[in-house]
Amino acid sequence: MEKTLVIVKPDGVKRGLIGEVISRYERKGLKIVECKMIEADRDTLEKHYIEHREKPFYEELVSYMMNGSIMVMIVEGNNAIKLVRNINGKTNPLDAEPGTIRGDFANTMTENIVHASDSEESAEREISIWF
Ligand code: FUP
Repeated sequence: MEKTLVIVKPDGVKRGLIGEVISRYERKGLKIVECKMIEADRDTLEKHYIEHREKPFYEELVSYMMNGSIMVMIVEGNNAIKLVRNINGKTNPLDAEPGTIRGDFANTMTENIVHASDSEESAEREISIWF
């Protein structure tokens, strides 16, 4: 069993897509084992996005993540990390396949509905930041 950290980002919450996102994971046989609705503070987001701190999009990304409530959750199941990434789709909406969350709902790189951990190491690190 693996655990992964998922965030429904402010645009996902504002557009009423929390249920849509959760149901896609559940239909795949994954379980939501922890879940909370919060407003993220800058300190926590800076820890979460530490690997991007030198990138040109960093400030825009952090500001956007503070622009409304987010739903943070731990999703559990066999191969949860890779499965959730597949369900979410590629980061760039031009590459995200129809049938994925980003492929179906996102149209920009920043406002792309969901975040999910990309490795076991990231999952462990991100879960400890948010829970
Ligand atoms: P992902 O793992 O798919 O969430 O993507 P990354 O870790 O590469 O990027 C983290 C977040 O930075 C993405 F959700 C969106 C944002 N981003 C941009 O805004 N611009 C970029 O050029 C790349 C990423």
